[in-house]
Amino acid sequence: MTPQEGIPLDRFLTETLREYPGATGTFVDLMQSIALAGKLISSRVNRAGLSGMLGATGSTNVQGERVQKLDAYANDVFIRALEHRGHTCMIVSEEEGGVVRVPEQWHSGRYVVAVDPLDGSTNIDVNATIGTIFAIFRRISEEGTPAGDADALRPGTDQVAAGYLIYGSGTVLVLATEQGVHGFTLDPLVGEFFLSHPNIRYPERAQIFSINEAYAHEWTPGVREYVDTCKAEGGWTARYIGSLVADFHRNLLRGGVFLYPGTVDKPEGKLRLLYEAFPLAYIAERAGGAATDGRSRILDITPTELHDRTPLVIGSADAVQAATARMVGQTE
Ligand code: AHM
Ligand code: MG
Repeated sequence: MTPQEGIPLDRFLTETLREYPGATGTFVDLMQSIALAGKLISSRVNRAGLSGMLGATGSTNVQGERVQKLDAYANDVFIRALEHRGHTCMIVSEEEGGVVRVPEQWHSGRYVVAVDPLDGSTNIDVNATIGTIFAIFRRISEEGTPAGDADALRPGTDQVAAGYLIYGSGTVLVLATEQGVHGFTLDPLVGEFFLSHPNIRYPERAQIFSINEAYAHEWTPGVREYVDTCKAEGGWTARYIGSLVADFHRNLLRGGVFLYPGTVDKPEGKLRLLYEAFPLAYIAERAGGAATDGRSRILDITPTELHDRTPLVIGSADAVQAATARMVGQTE
């Protein structure tokens, strides 16, 4: 255990922010709200089988996907946690067709939050790992006024922080800021997140590739070539959970690459730019990794719609670079 480990999230944030002259504490407040939402969702996820929360609501979201009861719960919890505290002006959620603006009776604050409230929802009913992913932007429009669409549709490089919560054998909050990437584990008895993974960096060597091989017949030749190379090289192992956040987290700690490429039928792939690819790309880069859409850096893309999709190759920098080189038709 390093001397830093075990310090509570609040203390960590306050001490980190002291380094910023003029910081008002609004970001700490925002992160406290996100942590609270994470604790509520974590508690409900742990009891899902008992509390009648398994299964679908019967409705579909704006993207045509079946909404699970926990998707709806997590979305409500996030919006309620963020909208009235004066730090947020706008929320973009996978479960909402349009943006959610902070209602007029509350102060419309400094930050825009894009969130996938419950990522990996097909895994809910089988007790596999799921998570929450969030991106944080500072608004462009003036604080105290209603936020505009331009506050949401911005390149990934505009993020000031990003993170995720992973509900696995334990609940971990991973937060990336300019200061690096740090992981905090929830002690459910105390109800606090404590620093458990300071200064996360990708390991030197990638050994894991994660891709849904069921779609191999739809892959472009470059993707097939890359996966074949990993298999031929030896020293690699394949792991795919089907929860982006869980696949990403494992590869971040162990070294690896996750691919969800576009296919001939769906060149834009499945994953969403604003609240899946952007935040994870921000985290990956802060941890020494990389993220591309198979051609360009993810963080350089500007979304045109809230729910834009993108192919995603993300993880250890060398592996991402090697996969991308194949995908653009070059040789390494
Ligand atoms: P979701 O946000 O609705 O849960 O969908 C996204 C999920 C990702 O977590 C995961 O990487 C991917 O869908 C898995 O898709 P597939 O089953 O096509 O491999
Ligand atoms: Mg998702």
